[in-house]
Amino acid sequence: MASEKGAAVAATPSDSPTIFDKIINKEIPATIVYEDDKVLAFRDIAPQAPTHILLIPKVKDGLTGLSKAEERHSVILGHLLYTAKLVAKQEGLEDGFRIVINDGPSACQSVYHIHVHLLGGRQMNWPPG
Ligand code: DGP
Repeated sequence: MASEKGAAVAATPSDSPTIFDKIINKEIPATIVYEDDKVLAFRDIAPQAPTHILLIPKVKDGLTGLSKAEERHSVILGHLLYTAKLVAKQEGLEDGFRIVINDGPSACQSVYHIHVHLLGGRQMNWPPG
């Protein structure tokens, strides 16, 4: 957990290619659980819950994070959330799940390619840390 925070603090917000481009291009392995022409969903390498999946747009189009969203991104943002619901059902998360989008250093964002965390399979706490 501490290393995740360290990675986030060390990350520099930028529009440069990230590790997620390599996953999209299948240059590095990932456990992909859903894919269509716009979105890729794969298991997080450092799961924080029994089910921890990341959903990303295949084309970043400047969306390093949610704070960079413009009106033209509304469709892909909606598609990411709707896909998260489909994947939650596919994963059998009938009792509930959590969606998280970390934005910027204070929120511990470490990869500057917008991504939706889908977490489930255990009782969550509130407030989050
Ligand atoms: P965030 O802190 O919101 O920027 O989340 C980034 C997530 O990305 C973090 O939970 C770990 C995950 N991650 C980083 N590198 C890789 C990787 O190479 N493969 C996979 N599957 N996940 C990764």
